[in-house]
Order: sequence, then structure tokens, then C-alpha cells
Amino acid sequence: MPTKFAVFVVLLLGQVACAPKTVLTAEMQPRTIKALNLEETLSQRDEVMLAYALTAYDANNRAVSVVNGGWGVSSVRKNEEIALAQKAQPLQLNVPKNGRVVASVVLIEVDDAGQAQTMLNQIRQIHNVVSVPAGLLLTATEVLTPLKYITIGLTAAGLGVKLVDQFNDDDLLGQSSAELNEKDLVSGTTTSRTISANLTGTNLRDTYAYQLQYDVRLKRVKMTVARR
Ligand SMILES: [Ca+2]
Ligand SMILES: [Ca+2]
Ligand SMILES: [Ca+2]
Repeated sequence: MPTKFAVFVVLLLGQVACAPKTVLTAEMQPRTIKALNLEETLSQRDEVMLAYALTAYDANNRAVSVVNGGWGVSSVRKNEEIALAQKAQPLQLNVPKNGRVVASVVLIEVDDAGQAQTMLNQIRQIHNVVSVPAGLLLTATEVLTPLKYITIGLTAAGLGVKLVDQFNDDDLLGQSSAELNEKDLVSGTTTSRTISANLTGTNLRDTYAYQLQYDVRLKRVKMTVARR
């Protein structure tokens, strides 16, 4: 029937006009944290928090955007494991074509829980993707610690100095980061990694050990972009 055919042609033209575009999306989700050995053995509890970030780089190795997250402050006892999937907000951002993404996380044992909570509330309030200003240029040749990544991310969001002040007062128990490249994509559409980080050390002759797990995912999703 001509009318049905006409409708088909119109729909087809519509499809061509709104050609699906693919977007590379990165996700980060903290999974679990387990206290194997407390930093503050005497009080038998640590007050811990996580600060984490996803940073996207373009094909020219320029950091272009960042999104920040925070969890805590939570009191933990020895051998306690905390499930974070429902508590720690997932991060998501788009990665430029032929780009890559770096996931970074730091674990902090805080001494002033009130002050740390105020900072975490601020981190959670700015839970959106911000662009990285050219002045905060991160190049591939620089050796960057996860803490540096997070500080830069929070600086880009307008919070960095406060965070560094906070870290000077508290104890950085450990840090971890992982990188996913567009080339890692399995069958060209998705790649997912669960990172297990053993965060151990000694502070004032007291040893501590934590186990942190987080997921990092990269996937290509189809997006229909209407053209006018
Ligand atoms: Ca200890
Ligand atoms: Ca401490
Ligand atoms: Ca403490």
C-alpha cells in the first residue's frame, strides 16, 4: 500500500536524520571496605572515609573532565566489612573519542569526624561532572598519585584547598587507582574490572590493614542525537 510505504520512507528518513551516535561512558562504584587491622588499636575503632574521582582524558592526553564522590565518615571495628554499593554513590562521565579514564580513591582515618563530615557533604553536593581548567593540566608524563588526582578533581570543582588542609590533619591510610583505555573494550562495547586494593602501613608504630574493592567500567552506548 502506497500510504504504508510512504510512512515507512518517512520513518526511514527520520532514522537517517537522527543517526545513532555512540558515546563512551565510564563508571566507578566502590564495592566493599574491610578493616583487617585498625589504625587506632587502643580505641578499637577507626573513623574512616573515602574520597574518589573519575578523570577523563582525550586522545591528546589532556584531562578534560572529572567527577568526584565521597563516602563516610563511618566507624569501623576490626574484621568488619562494609558493603558500599548502596552507600557510596556511583560516578559516571563521558570519555572523549580514543580517550581513557582514570579512577582514583583514597582511604582516610579521620580524627575530627565533624570536620570531615562537613567536607564530605560538600563533595557530595558537587557530585556532577566538571571540566578540568587548562591551568590544572594533567599530562601523561606527570607521575600522579591517586591523592593528587582527587585533589585536582576537587580543585576543579572549587574545593581542593580545604581537602588538602583536611588531609594534613588526618591520616591517609592508602590510595589506589586504575586506568581503562578505549582499546580495552571487549568486543568493542564494554569492559569491566573489579580492583582489589590492599591498603596497609604503619602510623606511630601502629600497623593497619584495609581491603578495598571497587568496580571500574567502560562501555559504548548508542545515543540518538536529533539533528536540526
Ligand atoms: Ca593496629
Ligand atoms: Ca588516626
Ligand atoms: Ca580516628
